[in-house]
Amino acid sequence: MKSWSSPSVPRLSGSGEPLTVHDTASGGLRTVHPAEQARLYVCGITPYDATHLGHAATYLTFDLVQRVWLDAGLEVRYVQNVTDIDEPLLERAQRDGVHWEDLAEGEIDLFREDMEALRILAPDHYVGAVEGIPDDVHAVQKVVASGAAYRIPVSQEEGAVETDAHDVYLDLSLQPSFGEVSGWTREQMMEVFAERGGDPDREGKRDPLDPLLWRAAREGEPHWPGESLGEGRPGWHIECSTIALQHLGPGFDIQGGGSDLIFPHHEMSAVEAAAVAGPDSFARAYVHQAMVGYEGEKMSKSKGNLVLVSTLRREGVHPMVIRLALLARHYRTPWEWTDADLAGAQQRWETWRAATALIDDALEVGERETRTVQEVRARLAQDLDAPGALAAVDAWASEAVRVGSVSPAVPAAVDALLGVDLAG
Ligand code: 5CA
Ligand code: ZN
Repeated sequence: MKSWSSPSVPRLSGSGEPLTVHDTASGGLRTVHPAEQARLYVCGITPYDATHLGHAATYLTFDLVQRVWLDAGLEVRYVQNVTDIDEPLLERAQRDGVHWEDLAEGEIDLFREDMEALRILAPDHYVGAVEGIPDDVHAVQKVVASGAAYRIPVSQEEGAVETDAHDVYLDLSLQPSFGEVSGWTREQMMEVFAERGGDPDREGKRDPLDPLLWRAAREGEPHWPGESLGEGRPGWHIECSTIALQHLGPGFDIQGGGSDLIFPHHEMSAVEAAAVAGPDSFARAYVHQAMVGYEGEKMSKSKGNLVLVSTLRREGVHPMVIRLALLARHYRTPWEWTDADLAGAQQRWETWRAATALIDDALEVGERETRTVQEVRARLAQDLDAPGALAAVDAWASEAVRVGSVSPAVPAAVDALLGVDLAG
């Protein structure tokens, strides 16, 4: 699938520090600084509604991860998926009387536009779930052949399109690593499983938590050839397991997404990857963006309490102001969007722009400026402390306005590390 275009990232003099981030699986801070190439997988959108500020916060967090890696001299390989076939997309298309493919295409286009406007680095591979189906089929067949999966017959009364149709489930009792990503208790898992796409009450399952690997074709639902699995479509989690394994290879550095994906999605993607490719085949670290809320609840497409990036842009809010509003919050702290976030960001943007207007290209980089750049680098490298980095730039901006001239060093660092283009 077509990605979007990345902004260029200026190279700064000197080198940044290795990235330390919070890893959900180990529950602590981890330094993630591979030898040469850093490999990142981030869970992409389900395109049935437009990009809201929660999505934007998530993609911005992983944009910062990449900027820190790049600044520390690493090459980055970045993969993101699009869940362009799934239950919620089909439901919304039905509700609105549109074809699910048209709905997806329109929302993906808008997402690309929003990402470009926010200057979010684009993935090297942007992969649709539908594109990945042949890989899913091979992966599920492999799991079936190994004896780690089981089949539940689907009758024609239940809508099966083919005779001898079966859904396929992973047998979690055979997966010793199950639970290692979230670290959750069974009770915690059961509490959210159904509302997050699981089917605990499906008759015939060995364990209510066993995840669906392949859904046999039903009347009125889109389906694809599944070779020995029969016509059907993949379950949600296997989509990310196979796309990550295919485009990054086993043992990649970070799996990312919002904290709503910790369980079941990231837990199941990891355990399904283990069933396909062996133990330790998935991510080395799991990084999660805290939920952004609005009007007392998690901002979500299903609840409809959305502040859309595209709406703000249409209202004339500068995309860099939106970016600054999001940067002002640490990725691990849940927060709620209010108009004050925008007002604060607007003010910061104006102050930083006023300072940037004082650039004198001939001016040598001052000691204070060097310190500011180092501070921004250090803050971001230590668990992506974007608010701390903003504070360092705030101090520089006030000083710049007082002194009356600045070198281009800090604006260049603001561009490279925070992705904010002050010149544009
Ligand atoms: N397609 C799946 C992932 S494979 C999915 O969760 N799609 S999504 O459209 O629902 O969400 C896209 C990304 O935004 C996910 O990483 C999700 O965790 C994140 N996200 C969703 N809502 C919020 C929110 N309110 N705050 C922060 N991040 C959010
Ligand atoms: Zn995913």
